[in-house]
Amino acid sequence: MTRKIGYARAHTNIALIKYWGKKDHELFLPMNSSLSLTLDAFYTDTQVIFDSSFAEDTLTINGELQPSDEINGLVRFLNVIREKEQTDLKAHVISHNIVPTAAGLASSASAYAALTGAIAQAFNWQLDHQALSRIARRGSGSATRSLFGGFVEWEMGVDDETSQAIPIDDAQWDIGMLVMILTRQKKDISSRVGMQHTVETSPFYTNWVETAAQDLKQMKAAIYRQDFQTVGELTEHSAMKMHATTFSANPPFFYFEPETIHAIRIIQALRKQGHHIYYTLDAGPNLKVLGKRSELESVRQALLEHYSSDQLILTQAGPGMRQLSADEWASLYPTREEDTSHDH
Ligand code: 2P0
Repeated sequence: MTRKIGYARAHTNIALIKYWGKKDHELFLPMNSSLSLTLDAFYTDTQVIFDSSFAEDTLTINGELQPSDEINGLVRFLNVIREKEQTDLKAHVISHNIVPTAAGLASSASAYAALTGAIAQAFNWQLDHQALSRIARRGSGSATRSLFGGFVEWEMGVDDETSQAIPIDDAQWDIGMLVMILTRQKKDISSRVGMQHTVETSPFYTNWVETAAQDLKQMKAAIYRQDFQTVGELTEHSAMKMHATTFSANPPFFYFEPETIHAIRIIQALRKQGHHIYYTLDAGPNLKVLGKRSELESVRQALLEHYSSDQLILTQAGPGMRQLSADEWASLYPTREEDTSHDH
């Protein structure tokens, strides 16, 4: 009997310069380099078990076994791993998403970064985080960036060996994020489908690619000199340019809901009143507000006039992927019987 087990934790990240579009769907090579901030408050803990007695791959999230027809992406990723490792062992993946509320913010970024870390431990790979980021990329593009903490660049590269994450800055300065949960509605166009449709049909898409390179360069320079205002302005600009490509796709689509516009107006009004805040949003209607860490509590207080406290989650820069020990896992998730290795 062969049995390999690993455990890891990875935090989610929010892109300040967005990734939007692939040039290679098999290798997940992006059309542009991106840059994100890893967040402290949201993360995924994952255990992986490869066992010769398993008949199929399974995924359990927060104690719930996922339907087998909804784990195609995971199986595809595990096939990449099996090919690398020259094995046909099936895997059981057990994940816990740690999100302060039922915010729907559990992302594929933290999921695939944690899974990659757990797999590396299971097979005893001696690879650094940059090498692991290239593997996580094969699960989900944004997972590339979750291997590292703080500000992280995903350098688009030209092939499998060069498309990887680079840590830019640990973000241990006066910067943080306030996540606004505006609606719990599920998005109907996944980012994977949305970005592809945009690449294929938006006449604005070439401008997106051309300007993203310049934005990224300016963003890195602003981070290095801790120039909060420029970081914020570039963040907002990148998000709105990304969303403009969805409005200009054919047929058009967008991730904004009425609550999104309403919240943007509130952020703009607070900024006029002197708050140093900038918004960004991803393939969904919720806003993430970039602010100075020392000021975000007063921003939260101001927003409490419009929102309930469970809609407003304050967080700061988080760390990179870290492997967990079996003991740590057992003390974190003591009552779960996930490691029983019975197939049904
Ligand atoms: C980002 N997003 O940079 C961008 C901005 C959403 C909007 O990366 O197809 O789940 O798995 O590579 O990484 C979300 O897309 O897409 C994303 P795949 P992913 O964060």
